[in-house]
Amino acid sequence: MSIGSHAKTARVVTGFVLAATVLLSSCGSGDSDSPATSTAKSPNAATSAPANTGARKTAAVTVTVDDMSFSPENVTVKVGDTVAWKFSDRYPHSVQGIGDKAMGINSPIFTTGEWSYTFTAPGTYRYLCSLHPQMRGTVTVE
Ligand SMILES: [Cu+2]
Repeated sequence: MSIGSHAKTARVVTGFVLAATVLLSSCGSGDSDSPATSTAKSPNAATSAPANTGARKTAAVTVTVDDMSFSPENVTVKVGDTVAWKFSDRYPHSVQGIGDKAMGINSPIFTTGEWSYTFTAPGTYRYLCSLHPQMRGTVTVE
C-alpha cells in the first residue's frame, strides 16, 4: 500500500519535471529565435545585392537620373525586362511608382549608384522622384 502510493508520487514528480523541461526548452528556443531571425536578415540583404547586380547587367533600358530629370522620360520594354536607373545628379533622387499598379517600384534615395526593377506584367507604369515630385517618368511594358 505504501509502496504503491510512493510510486504514484514519483510519477507525478516525473511529470512535473518533464513539463518544466518542456517549458525551459521552449523558452530557450524562443530566446534564440529572435537573434537568429535578425541575423538571417543580413544574409538575405546580402543575397539581394548580388541579385540586383545580375539584374543590372541584363537591364533592357537604362534611365539616367541627372539634371533634375529622368532621361529618357518614357521608355518601352517587354514583359520580364529590367529597367535600370543610373543616378548621377549632384542632388539625391529616388524612383517611386505612382498608383497601386506601380507600388512595387520603390527605390531608396540615391545620389550616385544604380537601382533596377524587373517588370513582370504588361501595362503603363508611371513614377516620380519622391523628393522632387515634378520629376516624372513612364515605363510602358508590352
Ligand atoms: Cu529628385
